[in-house]
Amino acid sequence: MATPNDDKPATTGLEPSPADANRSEQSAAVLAQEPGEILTTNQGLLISDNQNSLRGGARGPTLLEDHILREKIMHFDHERIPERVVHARGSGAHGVFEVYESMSRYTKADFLQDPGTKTPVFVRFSTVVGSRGSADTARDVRGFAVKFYTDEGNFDLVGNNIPVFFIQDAVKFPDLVHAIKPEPHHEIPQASSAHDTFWDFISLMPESAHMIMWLMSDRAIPRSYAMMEGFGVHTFRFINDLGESSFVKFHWKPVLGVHSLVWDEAVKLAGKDPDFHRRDLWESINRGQYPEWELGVQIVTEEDEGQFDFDLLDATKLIPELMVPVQIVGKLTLNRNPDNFFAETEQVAFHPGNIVPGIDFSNDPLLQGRLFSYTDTQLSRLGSPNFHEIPINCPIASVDNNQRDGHMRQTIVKGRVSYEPNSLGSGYPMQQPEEYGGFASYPQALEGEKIRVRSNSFADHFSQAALFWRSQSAREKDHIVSAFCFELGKVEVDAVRERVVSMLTQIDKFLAYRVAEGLGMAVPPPAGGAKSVLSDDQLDIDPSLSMSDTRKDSIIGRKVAVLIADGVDEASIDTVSKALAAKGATVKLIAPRLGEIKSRKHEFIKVNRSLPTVGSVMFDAVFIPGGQQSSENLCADADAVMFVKEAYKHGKAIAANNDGTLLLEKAARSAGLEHGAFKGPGVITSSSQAVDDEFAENFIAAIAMHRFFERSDMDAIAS
Ligand code: HDD
Repeated sequence: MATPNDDKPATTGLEPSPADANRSEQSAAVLAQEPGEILTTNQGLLISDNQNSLRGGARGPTLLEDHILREKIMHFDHERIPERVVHARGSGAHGVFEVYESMSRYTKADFLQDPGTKTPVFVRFSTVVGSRGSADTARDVRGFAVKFYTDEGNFDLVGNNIPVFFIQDAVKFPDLVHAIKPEPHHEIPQASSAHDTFWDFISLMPESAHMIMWLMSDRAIPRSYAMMEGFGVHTFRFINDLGESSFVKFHWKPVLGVHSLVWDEAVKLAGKDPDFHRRDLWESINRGQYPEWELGVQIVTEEDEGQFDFDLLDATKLIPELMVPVQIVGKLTLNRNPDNFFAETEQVAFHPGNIVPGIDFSNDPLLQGRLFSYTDTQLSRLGSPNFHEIPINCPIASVDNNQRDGHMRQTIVKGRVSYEPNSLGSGYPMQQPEEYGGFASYPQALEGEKIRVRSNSFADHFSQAALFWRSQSAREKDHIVSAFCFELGKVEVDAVRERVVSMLTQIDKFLAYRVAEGLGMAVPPPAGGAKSVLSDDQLDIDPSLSMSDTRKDSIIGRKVAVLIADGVDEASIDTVSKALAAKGATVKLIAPRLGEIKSRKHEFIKVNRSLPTVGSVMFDAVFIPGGQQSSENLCADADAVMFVKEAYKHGKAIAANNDGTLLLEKAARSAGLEHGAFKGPGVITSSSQAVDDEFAENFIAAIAMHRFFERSDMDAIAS
């Protein structure tokens, strides 16, 4: 039967079209019409023919009179709205936030008082640089924006997955964004910082030193949104019922731990699955494996503000967790996918200025500038000052004020009064005194001249960049060096490259040496202009800055490929798949072709994906079950050999039993390794035909480790 979208042309134009047939079949249904079942115009007119425009005769011209056609095409013509000027590519989900215990000692914010309160949230993750159609896995900062729909109004925590920022003052933001976005003359490169204008800007902005260390680390290529941290970045204020203020930094700690991709994977995923992160988020919520983060706060009293050798108002600095521990205070759970990407994820409008009583701003000059930018940008992006009426942006708290009219106004306010003070409306809506919940800004004492100047307390650009570097594991350091070599290797102007390496000398001489070596250049002297005010009183390292000691005992959300072909031994597939699924991993059976394969015992096994449509980069681990014929088939398949070789190179857990180990040998030989088979950390093998629980448990423990960078031969493998 034809579907409403089946628009094959009728052969003569006089014969009944499939839609006509469809229509008559549906006539009974029309009579029993339910909302949503019948096509209508935007005026609610029932449409009887959605296949043909109105013509003067079957072969004649289309008539201007066709109001149905004109309405449909007009709407289509305007389907696109301007994408966000930054953070254009994103993905979102609904969820809930619950505080663990009352935060009343620090803040009167109502949603942080009672552990029983469930505050609805909408979260949007994003990349910064790429446009809407770019790839998820580009090296970039990830946006982590949370809208809390509290009963006191919306609170937006518009943060990133990196705790510091490139610049100290919002006046530099347009320059930063112009530098990092594709170069304006040819719009190249997309979604990448690896080009001259970005590094030119960075090389002249030593305050960016700390941020670029994070950006060149694997933090900028997360494994999944559910495995990355989030940070409010700026210092905010908490204010309690007594009017006492303390400074606060917000953190999101992922329950699954912090895990990243490796660069080679990120690059390949951009082609094999550019939607890798958004698909992961969508699928895990659909499976009921709800991503979770704990909210953490670092609190600094007013009296302690001056105890640090950096300024709390400087967004290029973090508060090391060794100095001020993060207190875990609540949990965010994402448990519902949006129904419509455009209506919710695209139209959601965040604003760091959306705060509630009990939370206030600090004087961070980056934050202060943001307070203007976000309402302004929504006006041009969403086209109307009434964007707060779009359902995803509507507070659950009542909205009552005298703002009126404007494009696309939805609210129909009754009565003649739209001003305050008024007597004709009995004075409503009226102000609410602070003691009854009205918002009042923290009365911070101000003094000083009206000047354009940067405080001297913002001058140390390198101490924390060095702390970050020193806190990384050896492998993380290797990856940072490679990232610099890649990015600066793309730079065409030598002077730009030299200035950046010269900047690195002020972070760590060995880092600069290694990058210079990778770029085939001498280490330049430290730049004369860049201030280096290294603090004497530094921490040696802060373990929280490294990802190496993150949680490694869970495989929830991990994807495991099982490579099979005709003749596979089904017994071990079952044992391993069940054990993995019980621990929260997703298992996919991958074979050279789709359809079904015939097992050793002539049973049919349905294949989930064919080898040409996937890559090892889309999985966290691989299992190769036994079966002589299956192994021989896979060894003869270049895609299967590549799959295993690449998984080994990327440090992933690999398991094989019985003849399945032949593929490990074949892949190792094809990788040019002399020892003849992949082995060592994270490679689990068994000669048994039927694997036991211990084999499955060892494999599970290996997957939970995320990566085995200690494989000494992995770097030698080309992929
Ligand atoms: Fe911003 C979007 C995070 C500095 C101006 N920003 C945006 C989003 C995130 C951040 C997560 C995407 C929100 C969403 O998903 O819709 N921005 C940050 C962080 C910053 C920061 C953590 C520094 C600590 N931003 C910043 C400055 C300015 C802006 C200094 C301007 C002066 N940001 C914007 C914007 C955007 C935006 C142009 C683009 C789209 C939007 O707001 O809604 O207004």
